[in-house]
Amino acid sequence: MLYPKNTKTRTSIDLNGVWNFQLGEHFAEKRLEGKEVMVVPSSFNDVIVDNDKRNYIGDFWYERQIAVPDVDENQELVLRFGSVTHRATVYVEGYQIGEHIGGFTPFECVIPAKLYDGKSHLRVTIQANNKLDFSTLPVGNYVEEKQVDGTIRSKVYENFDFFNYAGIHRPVKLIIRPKTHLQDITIFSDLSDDLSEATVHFEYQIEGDYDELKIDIIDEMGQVVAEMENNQAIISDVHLWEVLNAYLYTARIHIIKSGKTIDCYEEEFGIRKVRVANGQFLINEKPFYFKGFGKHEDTYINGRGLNEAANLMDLNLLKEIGANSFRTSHYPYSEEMMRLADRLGIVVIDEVPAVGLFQNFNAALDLMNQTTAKGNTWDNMETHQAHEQVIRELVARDKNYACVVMWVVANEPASHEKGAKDYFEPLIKLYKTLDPQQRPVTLVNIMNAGPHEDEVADLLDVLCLNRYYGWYKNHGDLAKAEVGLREELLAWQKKYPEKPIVMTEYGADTLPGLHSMWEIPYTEEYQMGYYEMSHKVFDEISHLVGEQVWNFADFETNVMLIRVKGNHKGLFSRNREPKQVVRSFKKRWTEIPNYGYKQ
Ligand code: GCB
Repeated sequence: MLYPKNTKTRTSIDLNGVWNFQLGEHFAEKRLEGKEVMVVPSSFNDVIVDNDKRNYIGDFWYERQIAVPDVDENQELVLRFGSVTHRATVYVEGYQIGEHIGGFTPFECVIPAKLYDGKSHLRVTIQANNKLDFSTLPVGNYVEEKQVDGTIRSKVYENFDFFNYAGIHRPVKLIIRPKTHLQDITIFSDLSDDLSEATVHFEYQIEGDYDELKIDIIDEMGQVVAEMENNQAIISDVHLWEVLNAYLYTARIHIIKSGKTIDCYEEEFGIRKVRVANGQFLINEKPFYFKGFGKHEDTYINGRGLNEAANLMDLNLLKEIGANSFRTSHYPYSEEMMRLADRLGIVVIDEVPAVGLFQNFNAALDLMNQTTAKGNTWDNMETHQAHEQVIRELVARDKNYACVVMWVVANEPASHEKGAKDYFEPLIKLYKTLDPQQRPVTLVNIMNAGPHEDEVADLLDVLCLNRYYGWYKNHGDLAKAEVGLREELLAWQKKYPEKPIVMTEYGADTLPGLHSMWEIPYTEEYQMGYYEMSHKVFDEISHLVGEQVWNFADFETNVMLIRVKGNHKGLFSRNREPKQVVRSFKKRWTEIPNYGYKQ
């Protein structure tokens, strides 16, 4: 899906700002009174302040008036949403013009001309909903609970460890574009053996009739370096996209009819090669070592709503500490963040919101919650359709980004329970069929599904492990943790000698300023000791090709017995102040090269 841009033939108008807002029942035919307002983009939860409203589950509404721009008969008017969490129905003047399920991917709705012809203003209404259940991604336990005052209240017990923020999380745009237009473009390259020449391939989808499609490739100096012929273009002396040294070409696309350009668009893309071989993860044929983080889109006030300054600060902190990568745990991040990573050369492991596919996960984490039904995960989940849809939407959105080097099919599913293989095999295949770059596909493995229990690892290109030796296991005993961690990593390496291993999560909750002479969890010293122990073991495992800390920063979660106002496994606090351990990470990671660490 194309990112909205202004070009000679396209205008994109920002609809961010203050909208009328309401939680609860309403009908789109009726004007929203606007007693309450909400800022777009943001999560409504923290901004709204009231405790009950913060935890509200159900329908909620946004509405605003928009001025109708000039639209001629060859143009169309489109509403585009970066994301609405978790589902949305879009109305104009009370008429439904579209809907979308899934809270982390963009969608657009064409406004029928009959709704705006002769009008100066339009009423745009969004009916959103933040319910999660066993058919949605992420997975939540949905219940309707009787309150002490006798009323019934909807509640979602998250099957995952982050606050269920909701709202119009990403920008809303009003787009004026030609009816005949580029709908999508896919760009991928083959490189010569010596990586000096690229054959760039183009696949495109065009709406409407046209005579010719012209694509020029422009380099960073603004020079035309190649032109498309027969849907491909050759770049000799290609400038590769490298880790922390990005280079982006621009494909300048013209759709021509009767000798006239009727639509133009520009898509930036990097050229690099990714492949897995002999237990190594190769970028541009060099063995890459992942240094970085699992993250969240999570900041004070904005919640999960787009915060571009925080995104840039995070990536600057990431570079400052010597890291080179992050995973979009546990959902697709904003397009703005992906574009930033692509521009800065930061490597991204791209994840769908398939988290909570573990029937008993909540019971394991949340000691107070009794709602989780027992039983086999794969007999109970009804997520197949949502899962397939979001994989399609993620690949459609992110396929051209050079920064994306691997796709994640799910985080910590019950891959040790019977049925896991049947569930995941078609989804992994789907990624492979959709992605012309054939990026590696992985599944982020949970501790319960060790090398002897897991049922899906043979389907994966890379083994991604989340391990908490010294935290959830051997809590407070780093000596025992070291033995367990080493034993398990060696077992994985022995079982799958051809597959690289990436530690996608490891960490210990730490409250800055809490100190101890002894090995006491939650202290800064324990976090230091935990990482020292982990890194000692990682360095012994030749096929372990990356370490991504859990988490970049502290983040908000639901209220749970084991959460002290959120999850505190960040190397940085929620307001991005460093914990003590940041200094030792900086030392370690500046000494570890991006390439060739374990050759
Ligand atoms: C995990 C999950 C992550 C949690 C983390 C933790 O394994 O993937 O979402 O936040 O553990 O801190 O418990």
